[in-house]
Amino acid sequence: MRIHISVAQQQLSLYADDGSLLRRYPVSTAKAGVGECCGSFQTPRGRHLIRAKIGDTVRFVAVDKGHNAETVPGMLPDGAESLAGKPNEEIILTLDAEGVYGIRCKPHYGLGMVALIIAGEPVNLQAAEKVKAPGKAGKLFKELFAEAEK
Ligand SMILES: [Cu+2]
Repeated sequence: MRIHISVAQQQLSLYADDGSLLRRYPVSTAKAGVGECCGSFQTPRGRHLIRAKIGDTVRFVAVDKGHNAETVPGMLPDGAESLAGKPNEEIILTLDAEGVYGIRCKPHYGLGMVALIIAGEPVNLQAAEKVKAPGKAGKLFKELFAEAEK
């Protein structure tokens, strides 16, 4: 299975392993287009791995409707508090514990709307890797974990 998102057409296409199109869905990417600059209100492309310092804060800004940001159960360092934003809610996550923080948008988890934040060293990586994530999220987290070890 493969998912392709066209920003130009605002469309998500789901393909089977043999390359045939299974379904198309309308999607809404950021109003400001695509880009990877911090605070640009653009849709960043590719996988989302954030390296931060212990004590840093990460702000999740609601750029378009229907998404939330929350920590993934089991993908948190020891002593870190879980956080769950409501749809369209801006939340601030404080990275007070060292390790990896798995982040997801709950409604689009299976589509791979995830990110991984590393504060300091990825000390809880092995525990985080044991968490089962659905669909595309599982594949992306696997890639992000591999990158986190570098
Ligand atoms: Cu979402």
